Amino acid sequence: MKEPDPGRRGFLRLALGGGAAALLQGCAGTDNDTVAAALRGVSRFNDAAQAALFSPQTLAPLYPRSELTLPFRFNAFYSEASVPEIDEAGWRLAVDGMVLSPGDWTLAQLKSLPPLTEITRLICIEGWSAVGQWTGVPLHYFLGLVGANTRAKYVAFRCADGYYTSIDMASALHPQTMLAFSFNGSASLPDEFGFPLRLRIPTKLGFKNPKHLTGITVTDQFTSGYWEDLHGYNWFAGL
Ligand SMILES: Nc1nc2c(c(=O)[nH]1)N[C@H]1C(S)=C(S)[C@@H](COP(=O)(O)O)O[C@H]1N2
Ligand SMILES: [Mo]
Repeated sequence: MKEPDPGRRGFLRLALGGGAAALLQGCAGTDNDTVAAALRGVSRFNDAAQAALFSPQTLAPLYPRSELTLPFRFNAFYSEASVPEIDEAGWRLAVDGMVLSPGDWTLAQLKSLPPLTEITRLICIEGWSAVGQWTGVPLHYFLGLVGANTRAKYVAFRCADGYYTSIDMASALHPQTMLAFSFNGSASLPDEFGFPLRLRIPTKLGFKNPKHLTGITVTDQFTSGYWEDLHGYNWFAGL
């Protein structure tokens, strides 16, 4: 394998350092535009460079309750009137691929796992962002429970509405990445925001946060995603 040119690598590292610094400053207050610009900016890097530069220590900013965006904003590849209505009784999360314990999970089983609650900013590539509070099971914990091979390259997600995307394993194991089942303190996710389960990954852009999850596959096979395939959106799309 060819080593990256050190000069070029140094430049990329510097560029990312600036973005990460801007994100951490975002915690302090009025720098939200900088945070959004940094996340949208990473979409211009190529996937290999972004993966090489990914730091598991880089945290997305957290916000106080007073900064919640109310009402929150809906987005999907269809209008809000067409949001799928999923019956909890018949719903299962199917887990397969490079895991020791493949199988189906009910919502009640997922809700019984130790939860994480975080107020973070969802940033859509289309140029808006909104702050919300999500509660769910940390994905790294869940992957541990099902005996996922964490040397696999990707975690791929499929959804009840036909949407799909995948993320790199390092991002899947990031401490802020969760399978969310509650929004702004509600007992369950509202339909429009992904009932019964969505991926919430604040270190990546909105389109890497699939709603209405039906399946998770741990895999070495690259499968891209809905917007990545349709519009050439950058696959890594994160910090
Ligand atoms: N299943 C599904 N998940 C999806 C989408 C979608 O169309 N279908 N749209 C994505 C995009 S582009 C964005 S910005 C966010 C919007 O999430 P929100 O409705 O909670 O704001 O969901 C993402 N997840
Ligand atoms: Mo989006």
